[in-house]
Amino acid sequence: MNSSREKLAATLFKRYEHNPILTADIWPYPINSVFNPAAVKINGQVLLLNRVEELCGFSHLTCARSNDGLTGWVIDKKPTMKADQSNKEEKWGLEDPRAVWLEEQKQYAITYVSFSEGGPVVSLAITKNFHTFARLGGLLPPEDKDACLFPRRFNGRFALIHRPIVRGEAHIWLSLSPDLKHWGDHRVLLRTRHAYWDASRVGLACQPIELPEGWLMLYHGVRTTTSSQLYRIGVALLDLEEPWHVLRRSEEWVLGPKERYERIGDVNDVTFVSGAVVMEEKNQLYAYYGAADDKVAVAMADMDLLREYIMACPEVTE
Ligand code: BMA
Repeated sequence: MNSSREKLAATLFKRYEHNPILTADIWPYPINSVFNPAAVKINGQVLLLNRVEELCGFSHLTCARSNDGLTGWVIDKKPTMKADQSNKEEKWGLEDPRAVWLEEQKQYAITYVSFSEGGPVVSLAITKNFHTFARLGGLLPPEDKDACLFPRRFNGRFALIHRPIVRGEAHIWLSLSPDLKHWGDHRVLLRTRHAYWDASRVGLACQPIELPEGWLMLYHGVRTTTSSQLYRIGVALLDLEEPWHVLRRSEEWVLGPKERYERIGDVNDVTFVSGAVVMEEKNQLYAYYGAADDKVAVAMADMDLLREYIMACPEVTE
């Protein structure tokens, strides 16, 4: 127990008072729900690429843009990126995108879950503008989810964080590639922790955030209870030059279902961060999340407090 660190964990993220920010009833066309967005800064705006569930249950991706990341969202009038159902890889829709600026390509890389005939697979698309997309196809075999690239190479290779299911276990993995096509050196990055809040499953939350101390990795942890699966968010710190080394990991979660819009929805008790942007002028991280699998909300954390918190978390020695 470390009560000052626990206090920090409980107060680090402040929910936006007008949450949720995106809901089905403000959508320009009929949908069931909107949740789990990728988030980037582009042309001075915050862009969310949202997972939108259609009335048949399949999902597609649609952009919403805002000048301040909180208000005045302008939503694309029709789906921005729809599944190509003639393609077996995308048969049952597109879900849970993450996006990152690739410094070398000067383009955004979007990793999203394609619901293929063989199960969920992580696919990659590249875009400059979030209007047109070059689809590069599936990266690794199913079942795989919760993936994002880093913005640059490490020793000449791209790194992908992802979450395959292996022997029924759901740990976070990291894999390397020289060309974004051929992947190898697969290794477990972060495991579930018996009896903890992240005992049942873990998966990457948003894109990795670069700090002077290392890469900040937000991740979701799941605890299965008799009534639901609780999706909460924790943090880890990865080495800057060799991000397959975990330096620190939070004991506590830093965001979890509390408010009514997080506790009740299509899937109760879910806070699922999938995109974040650093708002330099405010020195804050805006973390965007799906709330109860049917709306989008945002919570903000002071960057200095985030750094203070992660450096107070226990070191990982294995
Ligand atoms: C995960 C994903 C997410 C979803 C979450 C909670 O497995 O499918 O899209 O938000 O479960 O239901």
